Amino acid sequence: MLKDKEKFKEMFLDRIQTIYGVTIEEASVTDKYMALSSLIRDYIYRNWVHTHREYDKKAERQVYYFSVEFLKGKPLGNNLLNLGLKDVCKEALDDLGIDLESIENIENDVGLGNGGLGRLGACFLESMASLGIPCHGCTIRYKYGLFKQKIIDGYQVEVLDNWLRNGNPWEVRKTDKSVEVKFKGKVRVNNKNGKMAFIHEDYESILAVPNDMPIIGYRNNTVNTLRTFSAEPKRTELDFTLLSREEVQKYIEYKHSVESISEILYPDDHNYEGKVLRLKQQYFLVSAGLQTIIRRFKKKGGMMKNFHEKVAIHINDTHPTLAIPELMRILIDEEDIEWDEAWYITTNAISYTNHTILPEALEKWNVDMFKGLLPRIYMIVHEINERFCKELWNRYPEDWDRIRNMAIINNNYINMAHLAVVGSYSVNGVAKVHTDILKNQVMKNFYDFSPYKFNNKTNGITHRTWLLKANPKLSNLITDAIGDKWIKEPSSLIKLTSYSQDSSFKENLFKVKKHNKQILADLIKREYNINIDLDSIVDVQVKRIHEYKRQILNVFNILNMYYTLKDNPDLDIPSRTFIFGGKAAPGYYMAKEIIKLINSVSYVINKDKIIKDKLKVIFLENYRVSLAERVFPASDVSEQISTASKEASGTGNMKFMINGSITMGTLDGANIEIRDAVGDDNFFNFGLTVDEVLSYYRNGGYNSWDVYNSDYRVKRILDSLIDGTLFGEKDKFRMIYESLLNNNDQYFVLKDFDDYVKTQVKLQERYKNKYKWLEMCTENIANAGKFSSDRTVKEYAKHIWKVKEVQVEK
Ligand code: CR6
Repeated sequence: MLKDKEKFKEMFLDRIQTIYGVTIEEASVTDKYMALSSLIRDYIYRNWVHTHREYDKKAERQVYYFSVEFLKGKPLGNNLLNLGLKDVCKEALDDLGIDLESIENIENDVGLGNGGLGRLGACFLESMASLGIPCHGCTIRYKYGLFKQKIIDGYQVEVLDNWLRNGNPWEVRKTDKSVEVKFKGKVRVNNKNGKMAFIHEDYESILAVPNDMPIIGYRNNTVNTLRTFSAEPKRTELDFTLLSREEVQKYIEYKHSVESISEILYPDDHNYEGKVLRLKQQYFLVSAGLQTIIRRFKKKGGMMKNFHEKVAIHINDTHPTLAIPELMRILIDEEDIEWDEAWYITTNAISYTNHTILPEALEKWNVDMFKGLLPRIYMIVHEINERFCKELWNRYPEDWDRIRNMAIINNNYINMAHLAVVGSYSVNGVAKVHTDILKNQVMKNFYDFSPYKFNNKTNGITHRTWLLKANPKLSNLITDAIGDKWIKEPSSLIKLTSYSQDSSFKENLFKVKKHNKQILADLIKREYNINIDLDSIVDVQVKRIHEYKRQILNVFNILNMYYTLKDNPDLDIPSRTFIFGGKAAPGYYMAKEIIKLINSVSYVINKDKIIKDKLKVIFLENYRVSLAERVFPASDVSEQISTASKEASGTGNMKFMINGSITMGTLDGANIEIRDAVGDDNFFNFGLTVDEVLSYYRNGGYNSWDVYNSDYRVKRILDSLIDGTLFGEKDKFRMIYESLLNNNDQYFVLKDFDDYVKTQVKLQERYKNKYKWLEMCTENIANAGKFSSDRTVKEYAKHIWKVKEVQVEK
């Protein structure tokens, strides 16, 4: 009934009045937002329940995607779009004098993630719902999402992200489906009729309460679920008058320690945080998730011996790896299944994706800490390790080095990636080159031991969020040209290739880009009071701040351009707008220095009249999904300049591409496949290759002083970091200077500088030829279909999970 405008108005008004007890005139924007969202949620309820019934009836196997992060962004707009209600909703609200956009703007981003990994999870969920893949997301309902970034005096300051402040109209709390998660205590071993039984005693008990959020498929009646768990004390209604002071005090401490488990998302992207709390979170998620899955499975008449045939458990990176010993625990201790059979079920149910090869991000847990927190789980991990090492010994007799290298427990640490590989039937990397590095370097021994487990699934992004929703003007232009089939079948974007020579299409593409630049320029003017030239090349690097992503290299090219322009202000180059955005992990000092450097450079350049506004540098505060939706459509150039081998895939690169931006990139991660897809002419490639970088690493690196001493541009830039000439203060960026020179430039910034600058000059020249440039944009959009997460999740479904799509009838 919401498809009818009059009915929509009536129901919306009714909700405002009955639920919020105010008239439309009195209602605040928040009231309107809550009323609208809850109206939509109720509207999809029937389909939501129906989808699950259909899955139980028709699906041979269902997937549970475990991830400690899902970075959804704002749900309202996506939900309206996928339901096909956007237009009617807008018109109905217009009639009532209400602006839909202002309602969408007050919605908080669901920021339950750090960066690419969490956003990938969100893209996968959208694609799976849109394809009818029976999938359920599982995560933690963090009270505070990723911190909000404020920039004060050029520095990052972190502010709590209280995203639930006004409540979350999308979620449904399922108290009756709560389960108990047990920590600490001890394990008593009982010998029952010659059979060992393990009894966990004196443990700390925590309640995991599920909250379900709908994941709505694109116009297909399908509503999947993202289940988030919050940690709560087991006894909530205590009569304090009957308790002693000590008991009350003890209860308060217990309550606090319990709630801390789902309090906050760890704000580090790649640095391993050795905190007990983090381990607690990981076990909390998998134990709660598995228990609810098994309960439902059994309720529907499932037999545990068939569990793996019906259920696929996917672990997104190593964070949910404890699903392996936890499933073993449930099968052995609670379901009375023997080890070998339990191991068979587990290793046929679980699959694992690796997302990084950076050593600092590969999780390892100290045995003593682990044992204290999870005594029974430790026993199981220990046993898995013993058995695995025996198997290795049989295969490689006396090869101690290899066995030590592959062991799950070594040197008093538990290696989670090893546990993940040993306990799952599939291990995949996220781009071809990343998977090759896993197979041939980082996990070579495991690949030799079990090659059949390893496979590649190149990442993808949902084109419905990143093109259809984020860039309506471009979407319309595409649909006018090739029809709207691309929305459900992104590979048909390839039909645009024939428009790359069509001047009227290209003229329109130019207008769309300009329109999107205007929107971003307005935002920048409003927030930062900086004017942007709409004819300038909008060159963007938005992503987490990290040395390997090399924002520094980008800054050095900008400084080089600045010096060149200062020496010759009349130089004939297109003007350029460099935009940065991204958060630094709070404890990562170097990343924070990089933010300060960008802001300092921005301050110096933007006010310098000599260069005649040819350069502008902007650091966007608090980069997040909803801001990203403004940035990609407005950009001309996509900076993907990581040190080759370091970026497992990258997904921002795909979001730019589909919005018609041209990549300036190294041959790293998915950039390689993007270049293969668009061809060398439509991609600006520079820098060392993976093989070259790895070969340097094997041979102890290179001497960065040589570059400093032989390239006057590099010397001038580096000196300016510490000599006070540019930033008015001596030693201002000494830390960066040292890392590049005295710490031997681990990320090859100086080594790649010359090629980067040359390629930037080439790009500028190309931009001068408007139609050639627009041809490149068209080619990029046309070839972006294969980077849709529809393609990626279909590959997971077919080759890893063996699940089939289910069409949900009305
Ligand atoms: N930081 C990779 O670094 C990849 C995403 C998603 C990352 C990035 O290249 O695109 O995962 N890795 O696969 C981790 O988070 C561990 C990321 O987002």
